[in-house]
Amino acid sequence: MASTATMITVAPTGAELEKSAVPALPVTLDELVTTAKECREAGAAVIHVHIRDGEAKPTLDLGRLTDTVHALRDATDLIVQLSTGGAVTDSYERRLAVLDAAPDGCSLTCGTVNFGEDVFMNPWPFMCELYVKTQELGVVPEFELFDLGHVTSMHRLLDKYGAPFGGHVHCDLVMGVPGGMAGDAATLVAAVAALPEGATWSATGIGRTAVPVMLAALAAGGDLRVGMEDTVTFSRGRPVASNAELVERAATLAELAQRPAMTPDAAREMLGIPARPARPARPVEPTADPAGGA
Ligand code: KMH
Ligand code: ZN
Repeated sequence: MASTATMITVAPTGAELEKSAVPALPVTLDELVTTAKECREAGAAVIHVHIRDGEAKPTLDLGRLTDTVHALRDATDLIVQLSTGGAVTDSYERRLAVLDAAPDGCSLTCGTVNFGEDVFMNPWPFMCELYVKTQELGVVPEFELFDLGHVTSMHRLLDKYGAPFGGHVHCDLVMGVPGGMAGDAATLVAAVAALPEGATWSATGIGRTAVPVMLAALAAGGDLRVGMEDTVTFSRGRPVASNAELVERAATLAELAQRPAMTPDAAREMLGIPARPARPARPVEPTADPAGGA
């Protein structure tokens, strides 16, 4: 049965775009936190996070990732999902280490795919190691499916290692990547038909497939992912001004579809993500005694 609300994920940054080419792309921690707050306000429940270094280049630096998780949690109640896909140049070792930043969730891509001129590598042994680590560390995976074969590999993973942490399977159909499945309604319907019983799913269309995929997903009862990681054109010839406007459009369409935007708390419940652990209290700095007494 379709849910009565729509979970909206925002993917604000990605690893592929250059800040110099897309000035509105959030790349610093401050920009990311501001974006997260705006997108929460506009209706997002989940943030899919890639981070950048001091030169705005993609990085999987563990210290920066951990600081980012903390900053997003301090500023919003969004579900913080870290990308384990990183950039196509990232090593498997670094991609596995992302989970040590203790996010609420992570992406887990279920197979290798041609990715424009590049190849996004996700061989079976890596998928298995990453999946087992999510189970051990209590991080809820979102199965990223770029192709129909990835759906088969996800079934294989679930058959071999059992249910994900949290007990619920949620997938994200990433459609329209040059090299992956097409971003159209017929392909979406075929992919959804192949998902496991009881699974929930989001869909996102890359580039010009963003709007058709969003409309098809809403019609088919799915959730939505939007953001500048996936598209930087709002409409023909009009660049995206901010991630929030993409979330706002998704929330408006979800409302029209009679399934308004889901809150982060409701999304947590759906995905089996436990309530946030209390942050350890920051050490209290001793205050200077103005009287100078003992
Ligand atoms: N940047 C792509 C190579 C993910 O976040 O898990 C992979 C990606 C998928 O974006
Ligand atoms: Zn990503």
